[in-house]
Amino acid sequence: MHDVRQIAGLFDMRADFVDAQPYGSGHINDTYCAWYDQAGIRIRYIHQRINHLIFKDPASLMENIDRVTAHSLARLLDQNHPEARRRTLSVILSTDGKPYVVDREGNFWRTYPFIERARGYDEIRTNLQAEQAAKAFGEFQKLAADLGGKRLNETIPNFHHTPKRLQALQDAIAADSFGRVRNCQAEIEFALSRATDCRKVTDLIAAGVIPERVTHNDTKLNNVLLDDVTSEGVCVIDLDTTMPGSVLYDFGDMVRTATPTTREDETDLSLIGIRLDRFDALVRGYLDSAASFLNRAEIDHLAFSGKLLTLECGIRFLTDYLQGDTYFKTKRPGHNLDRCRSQFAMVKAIEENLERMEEMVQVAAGSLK
Ligand code: ADP
Ligand code: GN1
Ligand code: MG
Repeated sequence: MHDVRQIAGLFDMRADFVDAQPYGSGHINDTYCAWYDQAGIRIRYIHQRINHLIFKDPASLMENIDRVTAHSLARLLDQNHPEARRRTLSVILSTDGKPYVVDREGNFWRTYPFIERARGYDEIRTNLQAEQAAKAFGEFQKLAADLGGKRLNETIPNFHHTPKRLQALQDAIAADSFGRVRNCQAEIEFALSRATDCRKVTDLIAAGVIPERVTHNDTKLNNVLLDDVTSEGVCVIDLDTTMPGSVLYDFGDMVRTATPTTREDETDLSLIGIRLDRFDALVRGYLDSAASFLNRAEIDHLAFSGKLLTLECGIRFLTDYLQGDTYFKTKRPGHNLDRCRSQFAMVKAIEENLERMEEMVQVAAGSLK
């Protein structure tokens, strides 16, 4: 636990710090929820340590977040949205006017107002939640679409460049630094035999068929907060990877996290399957907000993107396992290998249902015309 009180003192909080606890279940940053007293009223903020081993340039990352959130708020206010300030994160500045602070140990921190009466779910429970979450990510992309000024900074270069992810796996296999290759021959074979799939979207981007847009790139379902009462998608969070990308990366990660019958690290592979009703809800929710700006090739690859992002994530978990578990936070030995196995079981489930999923996309897209 960090000295959150001391860190809080570096921000322009305009309220008295009461206490703070670790919060949430993210794999990357250290998140604290802090209570403050503002003229007798209790209010909460999120203080977050940015993982600078993963995000090598936190200042340029915060520049992106500051620009995107300020732009979204301006658009929402312009639309007279009744809940504009709850619909986007906003950055609390430091006492010297920066969107982050650096503590004594050289850690980078940021602060957001806590979004109340909403939460993120590690496991989605209803089709309505899936639909609303997807709609919110589509709206996020739409709000960011006319962001002016220079191109956003790439906070992790080639983040979703799947062929490069596959190459990183091959490098980790060749190095075998922890002697773990022998534990995962079947998983290695599974990944390497899908090299053609890995190339499909990057090839389409290189050919100019799939356009570059401002995308979120980490649309795991717990990265959108849903209203406690209505399930409406209230606010998209975890904006570290918001940068130039493809909408297929965003939609694919929604499929990866919203449609499985089990959690991301399920060890009983016989339980893993895809819920097609959830997939249908995602497609409808997403197209509801995004159909107006998507091109034909993007729509035609929505179902495939679910397979691609699940495969890519499995490859990343496997690579981290081979490299000694240094990237993703783990809770037990072999956790990354368990995660990889469940992702690959999910890839198989998607492969078996891909035709049906593609039909669902075409029906949903057709009904919007
Ligand atoms: P990580 O990159 O580690 O996943 P996140 O930015 O997703 O970090 O934050 C971790 C968790 O903290 C989220 O899943 C969410 O539950 C909670 N959280 C983050 N920001 C807010 C916020 N502004 N309001 C309410 N909860 C938040
Ligand atoms: C990480 O930060 P979090 O927990 O939302 C990761 C994603 C992975 C995900 C797998 C910056 O997401 O790319 O898909 O874990 N984020 C980063 O659960 O690498
Ligand atoms: Mg997160």
